[in-house]
Amino acid sequence: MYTGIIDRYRDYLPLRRQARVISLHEGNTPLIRLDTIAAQLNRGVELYAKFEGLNPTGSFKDRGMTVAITHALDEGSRAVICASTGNTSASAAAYAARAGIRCFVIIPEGKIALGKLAQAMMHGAVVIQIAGNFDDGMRLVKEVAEQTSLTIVNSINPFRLQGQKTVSFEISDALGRAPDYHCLPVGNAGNISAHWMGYSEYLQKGVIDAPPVMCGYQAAGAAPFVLGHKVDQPETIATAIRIGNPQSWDKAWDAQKRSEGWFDKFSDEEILQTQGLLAQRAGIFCEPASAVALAGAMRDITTAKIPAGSCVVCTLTGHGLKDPDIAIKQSRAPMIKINAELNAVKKAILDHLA
Ligand code: AN7
Repeated sequence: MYTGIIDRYRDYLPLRRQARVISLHEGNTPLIRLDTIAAQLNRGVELYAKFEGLNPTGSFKDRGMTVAITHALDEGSRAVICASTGNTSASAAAYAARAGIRCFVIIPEGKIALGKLAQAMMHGAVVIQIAGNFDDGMRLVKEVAEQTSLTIVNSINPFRLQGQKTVSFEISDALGRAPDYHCLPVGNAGNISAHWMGYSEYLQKGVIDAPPVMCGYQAAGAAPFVLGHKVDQPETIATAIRIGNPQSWDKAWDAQKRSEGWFDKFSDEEILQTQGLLAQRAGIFCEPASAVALAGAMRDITTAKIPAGSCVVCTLTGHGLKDPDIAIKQSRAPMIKINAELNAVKKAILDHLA
């Protein structure tokens, strides 16, 4: 039976043998071929989505949270805190509930997807909404943790990245090699740093021969890595990555430089278009922030920045069900309202078969 990333990759994780593992059997997510989309690009690429939306709380954060909460509990912590654009708070709340410890989450008021808020509340976290953005929340979390015994479970907690690096192990194990290019969204930049850490460790152990080129993509209104400096008022419909002051700034630049990769940005419209494309052509419903990974891969494959014939993996970081508001608002799917009569149903069907 599969029992989560700690049991699966324990030798690679800095946890005490005796530590009680707090797990929801996260990880082991599917690596799904995107053949229809790849064929459309017509560049002979092998294109995959690592669908992290299928983790227990619906995002990649669970990989990091199982390790962070396991270690926090092992150290005797009784309460954790994080700032969040939503997914970290959902994951922290769930794993803290499972561990039987308290959880405090600081979120930007009105700027997180409803599903994520529902998760944090349902799992019993204390939800603190601030009149500010994620970056304000992060600053406050650091300040309050200095004056209390709360454990920070944001990705500045090194155990978070340790857990999240296992995504690279899984991809390499599944492919029997690392991809040539790895595309993913970048917000606080923990995940790109963790991916790179995972590939680097597998390279060092000789499990893979070469690491991928790391391609990080941001929303145009929240693109500090593209601009080369912090952004004061980040703005994007992809609220998960509405971050202007990434905490893993140096680590992410290191990943970019060492892998000879790059950063790029996409408008909200391009992000939503790609989210729709994935849902309608590949059957995968990811959240807007995740779609930016495929938007980047598609653009860079088309322009041959990613060469023809490459093996490309996109990390789809979170599930589309987190944010049903956006999905319904942007969807152009026909919505037909009729009387409950056979003839009306037949007409609706015939109208759309044409
Ligand atoms: C779906 O939950 O920062 O670059 O507080 O939820 O590692 O920050 C979420 C980030 C990408 C960016 N995709 O990852 C939070 C939070 C989704 C996300 C990112 C996030 P990082």
